[in-house]
Amino acid sequence: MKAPRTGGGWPAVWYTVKKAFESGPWRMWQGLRSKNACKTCAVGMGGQRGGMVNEQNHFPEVCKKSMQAMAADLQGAISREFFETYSLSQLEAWTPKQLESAGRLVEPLIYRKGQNYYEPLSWEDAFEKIATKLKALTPEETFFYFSGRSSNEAGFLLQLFARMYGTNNVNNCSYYCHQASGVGLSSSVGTGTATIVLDDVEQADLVFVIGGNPSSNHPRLMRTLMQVRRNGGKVVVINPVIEVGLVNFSIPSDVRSLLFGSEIATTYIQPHIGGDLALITGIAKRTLELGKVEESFLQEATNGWEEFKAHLESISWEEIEAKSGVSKAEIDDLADLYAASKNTVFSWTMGITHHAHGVENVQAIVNLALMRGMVGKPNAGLMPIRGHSNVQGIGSVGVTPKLKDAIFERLENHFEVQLPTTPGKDTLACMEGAHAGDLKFGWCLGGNLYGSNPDSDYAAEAMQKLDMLVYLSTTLNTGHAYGVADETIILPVLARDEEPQATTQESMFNYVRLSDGGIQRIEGPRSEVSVIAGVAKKVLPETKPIDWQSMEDHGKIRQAIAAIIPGYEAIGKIDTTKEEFQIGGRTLHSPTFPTADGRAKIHVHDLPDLKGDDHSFRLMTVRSEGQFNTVVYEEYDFYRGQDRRDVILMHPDDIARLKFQPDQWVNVSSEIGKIRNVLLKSFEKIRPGNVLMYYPEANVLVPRQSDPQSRTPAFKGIVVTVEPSVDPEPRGTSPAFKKWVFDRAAVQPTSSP
Ligand SMILES: Nc1nc2c(c(=O)[nH]1)N[C@H]1C(S)=C(S)[C@@H](COP(=O)(O)OP(=O)(O)OC[C@H]3O[C@@H](n4cnc5c(=O)[nH]c(N)nc54)[C@H](O)[C@@H]3O)O[C@H]1N2
Ligand SMILES: Nc1nc2c(c(=O)[nH]1)N[C@H]1C(S)=C(S)[C@@H](COP(=O)(O)OP(=O)(O)OC[C@H]3O[C@@H](n4cnc5c(=O)[nH]c(N)nc54)[C@H](O)[C@@H]3O)O[C@H]1N2
Ligand SMILES: [Mo]
Repeated sequence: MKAPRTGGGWPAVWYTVKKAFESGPWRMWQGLRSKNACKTCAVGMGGQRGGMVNEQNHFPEVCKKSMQAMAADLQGAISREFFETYSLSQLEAWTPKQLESAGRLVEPLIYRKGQNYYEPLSWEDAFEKIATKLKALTPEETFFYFSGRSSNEAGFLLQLFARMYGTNNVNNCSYYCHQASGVGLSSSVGTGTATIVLDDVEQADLVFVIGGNPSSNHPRLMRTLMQVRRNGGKVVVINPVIEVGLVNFSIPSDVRSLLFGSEIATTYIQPHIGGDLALITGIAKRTLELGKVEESFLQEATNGWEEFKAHLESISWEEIEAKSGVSKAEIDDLADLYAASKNTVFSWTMGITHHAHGVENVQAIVNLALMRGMVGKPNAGLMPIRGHSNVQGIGSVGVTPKLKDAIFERLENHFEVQLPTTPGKDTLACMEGAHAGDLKFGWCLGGNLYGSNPDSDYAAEAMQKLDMLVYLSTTLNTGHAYGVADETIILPVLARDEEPQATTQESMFNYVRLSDGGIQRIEGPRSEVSVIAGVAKKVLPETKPIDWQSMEDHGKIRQAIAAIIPGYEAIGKIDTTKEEFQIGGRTLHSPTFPTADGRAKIHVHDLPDLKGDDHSFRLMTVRSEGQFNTVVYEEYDFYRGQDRRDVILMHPDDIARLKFQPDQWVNVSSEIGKIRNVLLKSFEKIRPGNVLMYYPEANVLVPRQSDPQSRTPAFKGIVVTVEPSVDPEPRGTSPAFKKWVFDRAAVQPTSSP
């Protein structure tokens, strides 16, 4: 398969038309146009502005992922016969796409260890079982994991229930995603999200896109990057892989761009995986040498500049070059661009956060921005491009182990309760607690905790050690097959646009919007909030001060959120005003920062060594355009020109150096796992010394090593060795390799359920 020369364009348009026809064009149109926040990424859209409209009121804005997500929700029900026919062992061999395409979950199901089949269960029995279990355990033996697709209302209610029940083991998928951005930004500028709005990006004259592939993962942002270029601005991409869509993108909703394509990157720099901290520090050093530092801003608005300046002066160029893999000449060029810019925006995603030094990466970006006063004014600032559509909202309304002091106090006062003060575990700590046998119960509000975890075998074992696991899901995923406890209960829930009551979401630019809900597609699933209240009522009946029954009313939950969550006050009126609002104090258009003394903090870091050596590679585990996280829709990766996923992408120079042949079968090993019979692909767009594999299949190789500050696992920069495979039967030709997840048994024979 040949990679295209531009991203987006006619293939994207064609895909949209095809998907629409598969699901019924009218139903698809209704779904997409309804006033509901888009279900995929967090680039704001929808809500009061209606579907397919972005935060600058551009129409039509749609992407492939939103079509796929919508198509999944438009499916019919999974029948009872399905679960009588297919055993768990059979479902294990299904691909994520097959699992998702099985249809919508419509009745509660239970799997009991040793039975090998999911069986139907009544809602009442399901609630009773869960309540009995929770009452029998101590709160410290339980945990609650949230994905980022659920509403603010469901997120708030479930964390409230968990804390009232007695545990702070409450966390969300952000711990595997942007937690390093939150921690890094808060420790520097006092707020954990974007400091700008979409319009600022468009007005900037220089935009850095670091460690991300928005052309594939946030396609609606590409219009903005195109506009920056049309305005005469520049776009710098920092990425070990040359991603086609960041070089050239055809915006489907722009005729000129669709026909002729739009150049995106002005400059494309390929550091080694994990080399960003050194590279960014290098740009900072050169900016200092050029004398392009905003001294007065640094003196008035920041702390730590003198120390950082001394640090930059002491660091050698040899060290910077060696630890970034970028030459001094290239760094000089970047610094020149930066020095010439009046308004710079720095954006980044997982190439920055998925490292053991993720927080330091983010702080280094902030340092660089502060040096030229690029935070705290219009048209310039910091932009972590968020993942899940409501991951930011879930975090805002209290889905974190440790609540902000203000939220904690207001929660206690508002409900007249005492909440636990235990530290609470992050996501990885919960998996480790489960594996150690300390945790016995897990509740997953959406997501795929198994599939998203590092060290897949360990994750499966951890979940299998639990007494009970409860999933609130819309469709089946690999977690339901591998991440199963002694008793596993699946409760089917409605997607946000099907909710009988309106819900709210928060976009990455800090706008909170009402989603109308209201499309009744399918009988059976219940609203997330009613399921949570249903269990809560049984576990914590009247004796407790909260009337859980009445909390099924989203309006009532919003009143509580308004009273408790700072910045969310306006949500109390949103039912009458229907008006979106922006959370105050987050967009920083003036140089006063929401820190204790109003100043931003500059942090000093040692530069980490690059991982690996001549005999090993740095591996990145990434998404293809045809998947949404653990749900893989297409086996091919259109943009990188790959027609299958059981591959490892390596530079032709490395293939020659190691005397490999392209398209030969190889084994890939890391310190924790081995995947046998992977197809070696020659890929000249990757920086030599680095290799690429697809998430979640490659998670077998990802160690549980994490960033000490944010607890985000290092999903990028894993040290691996590659050797020719001597197995007689390559994967794909022998029945034993039919299992979609690679040959896991070869790693740990005991791990199969
Ligand atoms: N189509 C689609 N869209 C999505 C998702 C999806 O799965 N599919 N997922 C959503 C979610 S939850 C998220 S978090 C976002 C993720 O969006 P991204 O962060 O764009 O996703 P990744 O696939 O993790 O890709 C990371 C990019 O970083 C580069 N990279 C890897 N290592 C390094 C490094 O060390 N340094 C630098 N500078 N670059 C590096 C890779 O080459 C790749 O281009 O997308 C969201 N949108
Ligand atoms: N190796 C490696 N691992 C990674 C990453 C990586 O780049 N490399 N990326 C990490 C990142 S950035 C993230 S965000 C995580 C993703 O972690 P998760 O958020 O846990 O995983 P998803 O695959 O997004 O979850 C998809 C499932 O959510 C359910 N769902 C969909 N819509 C709804 C809804 O409206 N309500 C409810 N209740 N359920 C719903 C469906 O059952 C679907 O199967 O993975 C992380 N893991
Ligand atoms: Mo994410």
